[in-house]
Amino acid sequence: MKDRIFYITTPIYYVNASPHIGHAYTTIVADVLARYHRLRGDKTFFLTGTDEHGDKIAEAAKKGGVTPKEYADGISAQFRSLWPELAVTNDRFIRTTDADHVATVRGILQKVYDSGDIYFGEYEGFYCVGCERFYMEKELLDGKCPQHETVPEHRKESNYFFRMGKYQEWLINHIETHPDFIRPERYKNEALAFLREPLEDLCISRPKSRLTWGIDLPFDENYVTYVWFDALINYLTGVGYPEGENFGTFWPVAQHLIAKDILKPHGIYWPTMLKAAGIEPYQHLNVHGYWNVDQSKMSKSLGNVVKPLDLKDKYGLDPFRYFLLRDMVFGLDSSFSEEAFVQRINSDLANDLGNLVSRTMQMAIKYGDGRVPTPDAAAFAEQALPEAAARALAEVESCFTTLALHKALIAIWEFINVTNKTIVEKEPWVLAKDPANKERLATILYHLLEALRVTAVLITPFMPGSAAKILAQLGIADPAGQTFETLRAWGGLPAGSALTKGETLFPRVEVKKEEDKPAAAAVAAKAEVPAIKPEIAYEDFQKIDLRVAKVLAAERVPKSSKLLKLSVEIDGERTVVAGMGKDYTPEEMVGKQIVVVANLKPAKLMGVESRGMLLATDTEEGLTLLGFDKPPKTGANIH
Ligand code: ME8
Repeated sequence: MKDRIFYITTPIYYVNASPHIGHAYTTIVADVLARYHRLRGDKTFFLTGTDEHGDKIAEAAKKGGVTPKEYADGISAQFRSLWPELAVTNDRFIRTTDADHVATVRGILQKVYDSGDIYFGEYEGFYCVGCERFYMEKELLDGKCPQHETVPEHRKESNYFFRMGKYQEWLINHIETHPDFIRPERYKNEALAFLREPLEDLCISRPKSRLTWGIDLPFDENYVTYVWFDALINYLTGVGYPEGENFGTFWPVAQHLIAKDILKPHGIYWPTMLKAAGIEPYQHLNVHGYWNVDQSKMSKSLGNVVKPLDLKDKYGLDPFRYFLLRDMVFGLDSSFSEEAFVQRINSDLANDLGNLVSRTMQMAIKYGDGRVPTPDAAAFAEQALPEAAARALAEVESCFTTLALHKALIAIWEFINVTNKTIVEKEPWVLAKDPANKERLATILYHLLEALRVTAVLITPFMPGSAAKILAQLGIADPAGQTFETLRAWGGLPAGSALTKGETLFPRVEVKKEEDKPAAAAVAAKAEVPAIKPEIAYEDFQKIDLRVAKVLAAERVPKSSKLLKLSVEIDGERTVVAGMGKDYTPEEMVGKQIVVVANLKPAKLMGVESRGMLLATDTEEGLTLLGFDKPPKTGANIH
């Protein structure tokens, strides 16, 4: 039953600054995972919250002229109220100032103290308040904290220490024998690299003479608990450790989600703390990369902090969630740019998905009686859509186990493209002209509507609002019943339910002319655009005769997987050989108007003479032909 239970946590965020896009990303990823598991029918618990003790918060409160608790209340409330606005469905919002958490921390400290793994000693080192931890001299870069680029304070004081070093060998062995304990692999390797050096004991207290804002040590009231020792334990408090029923259910499958900045506390301190307290380690630590902004680190001083609510208000919640998940490869850094965001809205959402929904609904309503038609199995012999749906489902499920969420979205968009292609191929508007085609038309429309249902269910974890809107248009008022189980067999959409055409799901975002340039530059930068060739004179360009050509016939060049032999009309008929065979079938090419370099010297390709060259470009999904917004005349000049 282990796999039918799911427990996911985010870091608990420091309350010294307002939420930004990085916090939103982690929390939305956790939400997508939680929603996915609920859709599979798994018993799910999702925990997020705020980290409120320590020097950092005490300092920020002092600057603001309020008490640490007042300060923490204010910012914690900002996080708490942000999550519902981003459709985040956490089961608990924990604060380290919550009474049950304080009790849990004290209980664990006492337990570890009693077992002899906490001792009193002297410490001297370099303390970074930003990181809330000591650094060894050799870890500093030019004497500065490598994360914050600030000079750490030199501190010497008597404190309590946790015998972390004692668990070094155990931890190395645990990581090596549980290859998915820390993932992706690069972060597992990073953790093992830390462990190649001798692991020092961890200072887990602060004298009250210097800091009072923390949880009192149960065995010495002159000290408060070090903020990381306090914070990590939230993952236990959240599910009711030690007695709560949820603890027994969820802890064995606990998964943490963090960014790479806090790998060391989670990958090293935390498992050793659990081991010392006699608690099983968590199951997975999932580590993602950093969102940068326009290639540089986000920071208050650079003034480039991206606020999640601003983006949601400007572009809508679902586009924001989609963009974050689609544009970051889990584990790697990604650079946020508003231009790339707009590009995604217009191409993936408005064009591919939005148009598909509106076209299909429009046709289904126009050519039917306003209800989901009854399909006739015999009239729809081919299996392209059901097969594509099964492929998408399998891929999405596999991506969820490895957290490759961007790949899950790519798989869903492949299915959307197959559906769009089906409309082009089946031409329902042509069938509608002849009443003899009634059953075939009804069947095709049914399958297109079922494809919309499948798409809606697949996007539910990512874009729950849009998914519900699509389902409502299909006459499914309650999206709760639309689980992943309903996707196992094709044809779950009930015939007869009432169709309603909704508003445009994803309005296009108009890009102002002067903004065109940065948009193109941003996209270009992402795709690693080849260098521009040396300049040529206008007269040289004029030598190239580009023409509109119409493809009259097409076939594969024997023994070539790539080459298509096209008969095209320009100023008469001629043969053009094109390397499009992996991305287009010969049937797809026929009837298309394309762009051809008409005066290129003839060349032989695999024995076939080509008189001209067709123009195309690369996309993430392969080659695409250059096309036209309005139908041009065959043979026309392109200038
Ligand atoms: O470290 N890109 O809190 P924190 C992606 N309280 N994610 C980012 C990000 C960015 N640019 N910036 C922040 C703490 N994050 C501790 C955690 S847990 C027991 C205690 C996200 O407010 C990411 O999840 O500094 C990162 O790990 C976390 O915010 C750090 O949040």
